[in-house]
Amino acid sequence: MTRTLFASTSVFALLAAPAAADHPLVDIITIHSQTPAHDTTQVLSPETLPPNAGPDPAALIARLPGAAAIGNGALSGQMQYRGLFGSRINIRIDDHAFASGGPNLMDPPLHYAPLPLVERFELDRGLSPVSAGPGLGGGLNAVLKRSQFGDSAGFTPQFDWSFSARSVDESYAAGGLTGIANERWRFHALYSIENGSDVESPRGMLAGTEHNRLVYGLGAGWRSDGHEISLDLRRTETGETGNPPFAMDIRYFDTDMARLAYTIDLGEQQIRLSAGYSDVAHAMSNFRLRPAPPAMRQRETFAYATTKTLSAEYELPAMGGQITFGTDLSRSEHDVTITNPNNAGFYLGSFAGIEVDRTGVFAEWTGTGPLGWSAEIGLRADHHQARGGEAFTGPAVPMGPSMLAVGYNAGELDWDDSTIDVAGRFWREVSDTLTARFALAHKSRVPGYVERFAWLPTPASGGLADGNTYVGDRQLEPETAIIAEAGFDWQGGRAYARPTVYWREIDDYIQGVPFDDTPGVINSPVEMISNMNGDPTPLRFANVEARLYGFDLDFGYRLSERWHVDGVASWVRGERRDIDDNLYRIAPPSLRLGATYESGAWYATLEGLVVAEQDRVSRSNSEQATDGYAIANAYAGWSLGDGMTLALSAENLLDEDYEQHLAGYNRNAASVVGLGERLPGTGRSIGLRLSLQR
Ligand SMILES: [Cu+2]
Repeated sequence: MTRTLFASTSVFALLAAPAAADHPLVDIITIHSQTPAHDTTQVLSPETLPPNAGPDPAALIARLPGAAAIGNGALSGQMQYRGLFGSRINIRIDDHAFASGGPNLMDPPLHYAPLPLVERFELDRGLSPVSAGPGLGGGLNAVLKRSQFGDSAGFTPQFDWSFSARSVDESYAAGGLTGIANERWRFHALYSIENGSDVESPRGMLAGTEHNRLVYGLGAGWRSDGHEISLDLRRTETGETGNPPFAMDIRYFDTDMARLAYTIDLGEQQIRLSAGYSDVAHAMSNFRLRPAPPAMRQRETFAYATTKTLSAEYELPAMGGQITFGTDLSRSEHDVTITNPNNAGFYLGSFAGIEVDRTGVFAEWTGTGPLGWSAEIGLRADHHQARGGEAFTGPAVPMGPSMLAVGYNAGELDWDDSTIDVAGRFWREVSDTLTARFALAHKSRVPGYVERFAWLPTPASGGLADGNTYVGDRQLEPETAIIAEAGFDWQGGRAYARPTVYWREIDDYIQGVPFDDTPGVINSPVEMISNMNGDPTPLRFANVEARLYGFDLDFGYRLSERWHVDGVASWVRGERRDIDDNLYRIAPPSLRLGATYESGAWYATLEGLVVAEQDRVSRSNSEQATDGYAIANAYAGWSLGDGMTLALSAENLLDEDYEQHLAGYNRNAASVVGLGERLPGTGRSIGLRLSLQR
């Protein structure tokens, strides 16, 4: 099957082919092409995605088998993968892992990957290799645009820009890379600006759904005789952005990131060193983008997080393959202070002076073993430490919370533990058209600082947005998962299919449970304070037993030279093993089918998405069921020559009113949607994107 520039412009075809072309265990979504010579996957297609599904990268990633998007706000979306989300997924930006600033993940890692700056997303199919860092399940690396070295001594300019707009929130996104490089040096600047107003749904305007974000940065690289150094600096300035499923909206994020990397290529051996730094300053409030409560109940919360990372890797040939030894260190600090802007004496240090440290070592071998099976086998050990600082409250804070702070400070504030991860991924080319694969792993995740140190009952829960207030537990054990999965990738002359089945038994899964044995009876200070804040039945993070299993696939069939159909289907079940309940916020079964017509320089796709009802909901999280729905979308793209492409989209063509199971419940009283009702999907929307590259 020959693929010209637009011969595989359907996103589905794109997703199928790169895995075979590159690495069978990585899915790549290419957002914008880079210099074609640089990346072999580029031949497949530069401009393959719907031009504008909004500012949230998770909405694009959700098109992959097993993936779904958690909606917590226009710039707070998270990727769900095979039932896991939040900190259970190992998400990096340019291989850099860092701590989010918001205790509710208003800035999940993908917040720092605005689409005009993204070159591609690399999804680890199934589970992440241990070399990518700790994490319970899969992982994703967002690769930002960067300048590429040239092939002569003369400097040549480079650029890679995109401009897009869509109707449903009157939004635009513009930006990209401008650079200059020769064979030894490269320099670039990044710039991206996004703005959008409230989102229109078939029921009317959804209040508090606007967004705005500015990102800018500089990057440089130098190379000579096997040595390469790169430095990247970026600043993100997010302005007022709504989060209707949360108790507060974003006022700002001011985030600085830096990464320095040094690679030494010694022929058969490689040494890779890197250092990373991130610094997040964040404010959120309950009165700027939603009707203000009375002065006494107005809140503004300030949160800070810094992360420093160091890593070193040494790769060499061994046992017929390549082995990598590595070490990585990470230190994060967190501070969260709740204030009332109308009362200087009212403040609570809900997470004060928290330090989270990790030291990891790993070894990972990749190569081909007996019977033609290729393998990637890794072992990693991490030592974790967490330390809580002294909680504090201001003089205007009532007795109850102040007493809780005193009780918290009197307890043990230090914790440490070690975890061991083992992951093996295996694949074998059975024939020219068929690759079989399976994976086995034991992976772990240690509790986050919110799950461990929350002493004040608040809705901060790492982005669960279930309306409950939570307190932490300093005795939590790490989660451990036993993972097994199997599947195959088949690519025939006219058709392809890549199904996978998987099973995950998770011990000590961290989940909210009733605070005490008498839920609903207010007989403890925590319940009293939670009740004053509107939730008489607070939850406490606890270790429970869980299981996730499911299957997903993508597939396609070429009807003729011009026509092909492609699809993606995902089905996942999440359940408790210790009680009769389901896991919270699990994506309902879905099927996406698209028919594409291609003609030289242009293509058009008509797509249907059918999502089943989800009534397997979590009673523990008071989760509401949702009905199924179907929507239709249409896309088209043109290659205009000279590195210029234009794409158009019409989403939700029939203006269907539907509820997305993974969107939260509305908490903004100005919305057309009632308080506590699930937020509806966006209405009919027209979008366009123009891309320019050189
Ligand atoms: Cu926040």
